Amino acid sequence: SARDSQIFIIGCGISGIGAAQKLLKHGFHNVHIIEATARSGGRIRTGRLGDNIVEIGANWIHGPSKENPVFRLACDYQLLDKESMSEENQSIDIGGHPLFVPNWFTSSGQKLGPETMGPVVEFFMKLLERSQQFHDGGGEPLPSVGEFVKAEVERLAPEEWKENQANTAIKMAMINTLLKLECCVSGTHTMDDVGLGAFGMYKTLPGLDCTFPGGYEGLIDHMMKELPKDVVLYNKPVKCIHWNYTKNGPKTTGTSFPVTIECVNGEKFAADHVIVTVPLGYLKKHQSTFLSPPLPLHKSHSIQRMGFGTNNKIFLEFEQPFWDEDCELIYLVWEDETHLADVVSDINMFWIRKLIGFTVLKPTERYGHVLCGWIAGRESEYMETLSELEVLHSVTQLLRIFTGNPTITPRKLLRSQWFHDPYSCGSYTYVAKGCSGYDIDNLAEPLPLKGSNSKSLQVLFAGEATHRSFFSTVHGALLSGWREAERLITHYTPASSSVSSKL
Ligand code: 6YU
Repeated sequence: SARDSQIFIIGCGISGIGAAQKLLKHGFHNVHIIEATARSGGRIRTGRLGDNIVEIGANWIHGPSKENPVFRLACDYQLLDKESMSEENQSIDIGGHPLFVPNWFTSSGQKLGPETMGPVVEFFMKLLERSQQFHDGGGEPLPSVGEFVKAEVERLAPEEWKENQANTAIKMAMINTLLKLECCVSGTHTMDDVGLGAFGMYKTLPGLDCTFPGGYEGLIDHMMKELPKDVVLYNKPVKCIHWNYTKNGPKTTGTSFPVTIECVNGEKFAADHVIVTVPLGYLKKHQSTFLSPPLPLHKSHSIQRMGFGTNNKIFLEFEQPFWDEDCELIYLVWEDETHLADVVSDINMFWIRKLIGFTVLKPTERYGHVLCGWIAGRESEYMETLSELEVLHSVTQLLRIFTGNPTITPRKLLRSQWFHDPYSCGSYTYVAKGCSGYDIDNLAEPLPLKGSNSKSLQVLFAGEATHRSFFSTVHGALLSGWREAERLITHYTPASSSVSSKL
């Protein structure tokens, strides 16, 4: 019967945990998660910098309001502070771009005032909004967000800034910082790689982004407590999923399973259904060996074409703040970068120019003076190859230049290395140039394809990258896990009767 189906979920990130939870609740009892590492949570990962907790991976609940399942869970588990749960907080709709109180520092050691930066940010935000509007109508004038924004800046800036042309150069340099910030948001090397036609596919939910005072991983801990102890098999990287596996099906059980999961350590597991939740970056790197027979061409092409880039964090602790008390985001502007570009000319020499600046960890009473630096792209991947000391040295030099204070010295440093994490291979998904929602549908499509005579739903696909409007987020990942669990539940539910009466 349905309850006896052998179901394996590959990956113990939030999508895998969500899928397991739903299946177990519906009475499936042969459900297991196979995880490559020794921990649960995947790209949700809380670490420590001295006495402080810091988020190495996911940072915020994007759009914390009733419709967001991560927000609902976090409320149920009482993991948020009062303010985050307030009706007022939930009703604030910022359209995905939180308005942090900024401080702008430049490479000549100056601080820019609000009269310079305000209009530039507004101008840039309008261009971004317009970039999102090609989604429904189509007919985008250029292939990528980067090309569009740069062309529009060139076209409109003379008129926009005609009142005060004196500092046009610095305004262009500010636009570059804002473009690099967008690289962090989208998790891409350059906005020239992000498709303009699909940019508006990403949907935001109302609510002012909030954090977990006790760490994002608290959410994972609570979810894990609801699963039976032996559900997760840790330290078992999966090497290959053999599907349509008819020839040498495992004989021990007497039944023939359509799927066999082969782990790196040689262990094998026979399954009726497998839900794959490994990151898109991992699939890109291993797709030729991860499934046997290999993926159908259209699925494989979509995996290749979709975007998966790197966004890393560099945490720094200071004795004393060099920023204003109310400051939430520190921007760095290179005054010599007046030519529009969001990539550096020589990565080994100038990688640090890709660092857009820092968010300030609040509240100060809890964190002391801790900053979180943001750096995306290949510059960020190069940063990962340097030692912590080398990174500290470069960041310290940079801060001395931008603050004009030759003695400023961070006390501690911690950085993420998502690109070189063998089971993430980067940070998160973006819709690349030339891609559309159909590519995401292709990623999510189960195997074997409809119309085949083989046993259906052998391999299902969940994970952040498979959600059409919430890719790159925790809530998108969770919803995708639930979706694939639902797919199996529906599969075993005869159209006329309810799940509960049948199981
Ligand atoms: C969010 C945020 N956030 C910052 C950074 C990162 C991410 N995200 P998992 O990878 O978790 O699980 C897979 C498991 O599989 C894992 O445990 C592996 O070990 C395992 N595995 C792999 N290979 C295996 C094998 N062979 N065998 C067995 N097991 C294997 N999301 O909501 N708020 O603030 C951020 C951020 C630095 C790295 C984020 C954020 C993304 C989430 O972390 C991520 O989506 C989910 O955790 C993924 O869960 P999962 O289960 O799918 O995979 C307009 C417009 C533009 C569009 N973009 C806008 C975006 C906003 C994105 N924001 C992100 C920002 C930050 C800062």
